[in-house]
Amino acid sequence: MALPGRLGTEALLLLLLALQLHFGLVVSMVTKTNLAQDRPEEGESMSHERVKRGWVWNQFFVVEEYTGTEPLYVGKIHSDSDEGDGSIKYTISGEGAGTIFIIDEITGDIHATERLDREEKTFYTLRAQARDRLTDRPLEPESEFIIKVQDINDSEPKFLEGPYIGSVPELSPIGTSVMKVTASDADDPTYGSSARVIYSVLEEEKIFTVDSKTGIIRTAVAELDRETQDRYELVIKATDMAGQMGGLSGSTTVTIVITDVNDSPPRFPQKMYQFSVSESAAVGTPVGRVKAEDADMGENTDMSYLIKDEEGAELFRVSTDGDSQEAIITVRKPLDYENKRTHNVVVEAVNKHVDPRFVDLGSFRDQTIVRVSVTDWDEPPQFRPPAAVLEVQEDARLGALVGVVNAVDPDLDNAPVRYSIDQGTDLENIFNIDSITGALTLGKILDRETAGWHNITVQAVEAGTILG
Ligand SMILES: [Ca+2]
Ligand SMILES: [Ca+2]
Ligand SMILES: [Ca+2]
Ligand SMILES: [Ca+2]
Repeated sequence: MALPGRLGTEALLLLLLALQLHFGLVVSMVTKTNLAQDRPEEGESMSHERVKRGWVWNQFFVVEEYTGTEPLYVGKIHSDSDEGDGSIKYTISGEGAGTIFIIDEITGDIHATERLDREEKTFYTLRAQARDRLTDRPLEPESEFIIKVQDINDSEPKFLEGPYIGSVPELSPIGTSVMKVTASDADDPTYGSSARVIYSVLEEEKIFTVDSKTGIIRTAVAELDRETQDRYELVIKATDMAGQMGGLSGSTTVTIVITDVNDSPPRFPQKMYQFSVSESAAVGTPVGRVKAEDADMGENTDMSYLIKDEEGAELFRVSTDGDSQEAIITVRKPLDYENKRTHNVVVEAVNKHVDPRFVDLGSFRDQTIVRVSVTDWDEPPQFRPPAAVLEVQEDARLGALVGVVNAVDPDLDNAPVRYSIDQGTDLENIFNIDSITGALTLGKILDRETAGWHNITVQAVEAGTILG
């Protein structure tokens, strides 16, 4: 006979009825599970519809992970020429025949002797044969059949792709997608709900949600603040049986890193800073450093500094140390203690990369006062005027006054000045000078015909200074 699997649906129904008439070699798929599943409902008659649902005639079903001590009944093969007198010998061959699956030669009953695991092998292909016990002549053509291993829910969902690390910027709106997790379930996805997984959040469920179907993790609050907490450890659970009671579950930890946005303005910790610098300091000499604090990180703390007051900007320069983000204040113009001893320089800090989304959080700039005290430096006496041309008659007598030079100490203590002539410029000692008054007098008679000009150098030092 032709196997029922190769027949159309009309013929299948006929064959089902013919079963009772011992018609041909019938591989009758009878397992307890299968019967329970496919038995018509109470009051429901066998119909074309039922057949169309896929009553597969050349398949047996055997439930996996059977733990009974007796071999598990799989089904029965049967020939229509079997008159129950034991003259027919049934045999099977193929995958697992004689080891996993054994057949009763007389009844055609097949049993499984081992526990099967669908997750390891989902079906076995075998062949059935009915022979005359005496002549060994085949009574039917050999027919192939399949033993399908039927799933039970014995595999829990597993997260296989960890570690799971995602990130989301602070202050993101509620519902911002962070990342997606997926759990795998080794059970049969086409049968029941054994592999139907839903997701839930076990920890930090107030802060994040997970879509129960897709596994997409989203923010549940809008106030995530990196400056308060910069990472969260979520526990995500996956449960099979679509989350129903008795489902199996697995969980994983997901780390979510909160990334920075520029929501913290720069702030000087002090309203005023004090430095001092000598009036002798050269242009470019550093006066001091100040720093505005910024709770953000990375480029959100990048700072520009400016001097806001006019006088301060004329005398000082401010630049930014790129590594520390400190302000470096340097001398821009020579300072003068005698002119002004204290400068109040207004320094402003401003974030370089202001995010327009957060400007309403407040001003991203701050000011402080840098008070610079100029310290005195002991300056040498200065001649006023710095050079002089003095005239004298050639017939002037010895000791006659040629002129008076004048030098003063520019320092506040205004030390007394002492004068002397540089001997190298007056080798013949023609001139004398009064060390206290600066009065130059003639030490020799002059002769205009010998020398019309005398260039001499007068030194002035503060009293008490030892000349080198
Ligand atoms: Ca399973
Ligand atoms: Ca499962
Ligand atoms: Ca900032
Ligand atoms: Ca921030």
